[in-house]
Amino acid sequence: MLNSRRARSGLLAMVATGAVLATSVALSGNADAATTLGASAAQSGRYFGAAIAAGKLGDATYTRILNTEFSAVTPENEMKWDATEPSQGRFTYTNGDRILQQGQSMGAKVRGHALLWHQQQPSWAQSLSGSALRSAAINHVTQVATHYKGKIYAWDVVNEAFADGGSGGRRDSNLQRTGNDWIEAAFRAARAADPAAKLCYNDYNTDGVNAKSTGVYNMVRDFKSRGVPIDCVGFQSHLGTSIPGDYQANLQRFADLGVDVQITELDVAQGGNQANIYASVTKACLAVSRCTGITVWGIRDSDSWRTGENPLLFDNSGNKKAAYTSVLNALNAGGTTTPTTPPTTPPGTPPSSTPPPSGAGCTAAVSLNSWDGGYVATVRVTAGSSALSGWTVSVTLPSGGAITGAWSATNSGTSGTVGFRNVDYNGNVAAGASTEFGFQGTGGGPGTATCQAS
Ligand code: 9MR
Repeated sequence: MLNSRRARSGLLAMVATGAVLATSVALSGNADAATTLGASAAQSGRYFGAAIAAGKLGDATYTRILNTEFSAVTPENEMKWDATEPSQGRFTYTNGDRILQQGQSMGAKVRGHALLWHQQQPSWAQSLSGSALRSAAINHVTQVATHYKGKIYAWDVVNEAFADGGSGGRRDSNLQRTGNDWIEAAFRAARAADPAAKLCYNDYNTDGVNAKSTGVYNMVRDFKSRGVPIDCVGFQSHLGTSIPGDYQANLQRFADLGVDVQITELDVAQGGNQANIYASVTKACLAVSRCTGITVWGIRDSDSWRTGENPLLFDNSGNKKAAYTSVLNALNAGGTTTPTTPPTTPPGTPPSSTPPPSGAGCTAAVSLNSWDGGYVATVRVTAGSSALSGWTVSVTLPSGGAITGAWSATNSGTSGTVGFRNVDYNGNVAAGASTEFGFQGTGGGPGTATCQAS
């Protein structure tokens, strides 16, 4: 989707840009400056990626530029629902795997795109609704994330779920009609399937501070406060002839929630300002420590979905454009910050609403997100009057129920009475403090859980 061409003051953008420049070390022209986008971004620990198409990998110019310039790839269409599950329960990964292999052969990061989206659904999914759709969607997330387990840097778990315009609310879709919790159910299923992948929410027209981006912001804040696993937000940045003056401030406010931010689908209409807008986006990312990288949505203008707008960094013949040089220079000028690793327990996670137990030991409170035939459980473990250096939690499942995956804990058994033990990073819990783990299952979930210090 193309960003709406808001009539924004170029002055604001210049002010924001100037602020970044003032705090950057100007190194353009430096003899040490790197000469490719990937190497230049790597100087500050970031990646520079491109969306690529499996069908173009036989084009010598295309692959030469790809191999030389980029350090991350995103499949433009090959990992979407219609591509990976064309009929229900039959998964086809041929083209997705070609993108993965291309990325691996380059030593590049692979961004997975996109597990759930209202567009590019296979026709069988379009005709489902309610609990049948919910189960199919969660199964899709689980299957695809499991197939690519350990190989994906970041997944766009949910794409474009917010409405355009001023409501700040969700977009109506068959997925949304399964219940407002469909997004968190998807994130929990993705975490259970591939705990190593960063899990992102991705959208367009969220590039400045506006009603839509604030809707997303509120969702991310809510997810962080309730322990829903979300690690990053993607800002597509399909830009027209201007950039929001608060572009960097918008990235920063999300980063301040404790998530990484990424520019995921950058392209800019070729007007007089294209090179400057590309530079402004690059500088904004470099100025936000949790902005981990930039992806452009295609390589040459002729590869772009925006036919006739020439929005990319290479022309139809594969020559570098002025926009390319401005991005390279901005990357080589560097930023004031390097990306940070997210803390295990995000700052700002509010204390548990479960009161601490009165004595030593611990309590465990279960909350369930259930649908017909399955559920995701989140368990909050709260230490009593003494700190914990390890804990175990036990739940009893109703007959016929089974656990299909767990995160932030290891389970013994999958049915009947199931025990969960802390993992390395969440065994130590201060007196009165809490940590969370979760699991996904089929059938009914447990109503209660018991906790023991170990
Ligand atoms: O670039 C993609 C194009 O080839 C597809 O036809 C189109 C189908 O909707 O999707 C394009 O990519 C979109 C991306 O997956 C999500 N954000 C908007 C992108 C441009 O439409």
